[in-house]
Amino acid sequence: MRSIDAPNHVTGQSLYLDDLPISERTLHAAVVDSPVARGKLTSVDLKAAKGAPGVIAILTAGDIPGQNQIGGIIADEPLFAESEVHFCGQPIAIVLAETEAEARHAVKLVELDIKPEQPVIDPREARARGELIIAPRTFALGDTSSAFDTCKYIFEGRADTGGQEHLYIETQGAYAVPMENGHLRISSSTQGPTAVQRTAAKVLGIPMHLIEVDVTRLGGGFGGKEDQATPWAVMAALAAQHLKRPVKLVLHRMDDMRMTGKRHPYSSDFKIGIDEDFRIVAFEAEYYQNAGAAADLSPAVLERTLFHATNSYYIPNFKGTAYCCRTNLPPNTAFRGFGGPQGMFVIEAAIAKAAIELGVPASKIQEANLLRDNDEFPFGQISRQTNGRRTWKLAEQRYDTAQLELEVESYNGENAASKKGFARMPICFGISFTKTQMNHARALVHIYQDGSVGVSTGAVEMGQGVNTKMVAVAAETLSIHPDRIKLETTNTTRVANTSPSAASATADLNGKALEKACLALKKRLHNEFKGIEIVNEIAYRNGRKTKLKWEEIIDTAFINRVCLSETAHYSTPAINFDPREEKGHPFAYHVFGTALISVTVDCIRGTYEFDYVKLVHDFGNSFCEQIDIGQIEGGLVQGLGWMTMEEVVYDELGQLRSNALSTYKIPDIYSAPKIVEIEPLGREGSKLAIKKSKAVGEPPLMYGLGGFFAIQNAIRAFNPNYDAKFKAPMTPERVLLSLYENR
Ligand code: LUZ
Ligand code: MOS
Repeated sequence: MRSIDAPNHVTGQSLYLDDLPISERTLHAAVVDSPVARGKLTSVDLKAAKGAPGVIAILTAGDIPGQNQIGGIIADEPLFAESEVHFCGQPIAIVLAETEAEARHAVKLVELDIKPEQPVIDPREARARGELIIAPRTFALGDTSSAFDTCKYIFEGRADTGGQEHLYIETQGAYAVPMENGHLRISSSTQGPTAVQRTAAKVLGIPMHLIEVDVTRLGGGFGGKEDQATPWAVMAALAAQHLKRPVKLVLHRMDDMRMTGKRHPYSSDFKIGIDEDFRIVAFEAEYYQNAGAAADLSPAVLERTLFHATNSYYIPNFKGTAYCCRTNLPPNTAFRGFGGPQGMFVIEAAIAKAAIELGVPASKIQEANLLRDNDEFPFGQISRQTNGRRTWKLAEQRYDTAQLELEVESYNGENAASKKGFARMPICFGISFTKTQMNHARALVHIYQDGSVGVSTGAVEMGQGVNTKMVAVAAETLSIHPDRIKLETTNTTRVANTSPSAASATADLNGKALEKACLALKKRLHNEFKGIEIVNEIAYRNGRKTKLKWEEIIDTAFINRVCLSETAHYSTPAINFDPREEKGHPFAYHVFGTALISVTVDCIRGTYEFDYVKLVHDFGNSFCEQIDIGQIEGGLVQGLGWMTMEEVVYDELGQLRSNALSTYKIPDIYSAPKIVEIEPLGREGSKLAIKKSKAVGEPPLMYGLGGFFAIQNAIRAFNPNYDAKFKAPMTPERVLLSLYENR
């Protein structure tokens, strides 16, 4: 199965939001946002802006007919600020003008009067002031306090990870068109069409059925459009409702970077207890999540941090407490991994710290603690089909780790001004939305009279290749050629009440629903033709080929008035979670893998290059291998970027300093590892994975964590006095300072 989008992507024919044809009389919107991180908004003077050329209207909180509220999990976020502002970039108004340039010009003429107050930027400070968005959450297994008493070694430390800008190539945007009878049609670049529909209905004060949301594809989402595509779509809809004209709103890059939330920075404290066989006996951590000024998805992200706090390891005594800290930054949000990577960094930092103190490679401790079948996660789920150890062992054999480590050692013996570092990174990621009630999806299939097929699901294509996977599922299940199948746009009138395309679960959930719908259609056709079976578009009877072909089967079925449409619903069986006990079985299954990473650090300049990443990944039975490998390559490089070069910087006033591509550096082809080798584990996938092909969207990002520890190992080869600090990203500046610290 080849990617159905690739030819159009490389020839520039794929349609993104900004490419959609717009109607006559379309107005263009631009957003007025707060230049102050925290303060009292005492007046908004629109006089000059309203008189500017081309301006038709300016809408503020006062123009909202429904509720001025866009909070998803907690109703704590206004669409437009009213009397207070809580972060730089918080929307206050939108200007509608005949052209985009006129709208942007008028934005500058809006006069805001804001009495600034001291903002809080740091999550630990927020916690100290009692600024928590939800009560702290604690996951626990065994009894850490008595277990620490028995530990031969105990180490404590601190681990910090920075934010990360999503940098989807397509910025946030929407286009809203008023239809008849109060119906609005919104095209949105969103991962969550239903979230846009629900929120627009609430803000506009109309029922959901009056709002249709349509998504063709996204130029990248990475979590940044799970919740935060919504406000822009709602603003466009609000203006379209008011002015009875189509409205387009597309953020420019710097607006997008300034106004939207990012990956949550975390600051954590850890304590790890180890016995003489390198077993982790006890592990405790406190996680301070920098949530920003409103809840957004932070409580759910916080939860996933705890779910992944022990990564691929079995730790019999665990206690993790996580704090959702309110600060005056844009509300931070979903980002590939959704809090998991932040949690996994802390346990890896604790292991690295212990390894340094004990004078052994971290891999000794990692390997001694890898999960086995029937081990219990701190949240009560029992590990099954536990492939972590298998990926570790296969990586060892397939890539000859002993030889790789020897190469690093001998390189370091021969080179004074550059050093290599090596690290292994096992991963373990739970598949399912951690909110059990979100794990469901639907599909709608039409077989047209001529044998062509139209498929709609709730899945949003954002470059991850889900449409190709959906075509593959339909083609294989119906046993017809993929060219007969068209993937329709994602539309709330065809598939309703969807969960966002997120949590790595989109292909599983929507694919299972689609498979069910196709199976039902196939069964109906088989019955209609009394026991035929369709294989590769040809009917077989009692195992013998007949002359009856797909087109004829469909044409006859149509004439016989057989229903050629089907809708199906799927919800993941056997998952549950009780947040009062913090126990349950929240994940359908886990994805495992092990990466080997080598880096060469230039000890004069502090720069580095990744020599290779060689990994064994737990695909299950990959049914779209090119797409899955693409997801691994992309996730890996995005993870390395987060760990080593992408640095989100806010100053003490809460202003984003890394606010453009000149000050925020993401990996390019030159900073990607020189060699990436990916070996499938080659074991059967879970039955709950679509076609036993395991979810692949988020897990590979976490291989990137190994890049951080590889760099630290190289630094230590140059500077044995370096006192390891677990603060990511490990930028060249930080590397350089570390190389010469105490030296
Ligand atoms: N979104 C969400 C997610 O709402 N719940 C999740 O558990 C999740 N996990 C990963 C990414 N997005
Ligand atoms: Mo996501 S972080 O799966 O939107």
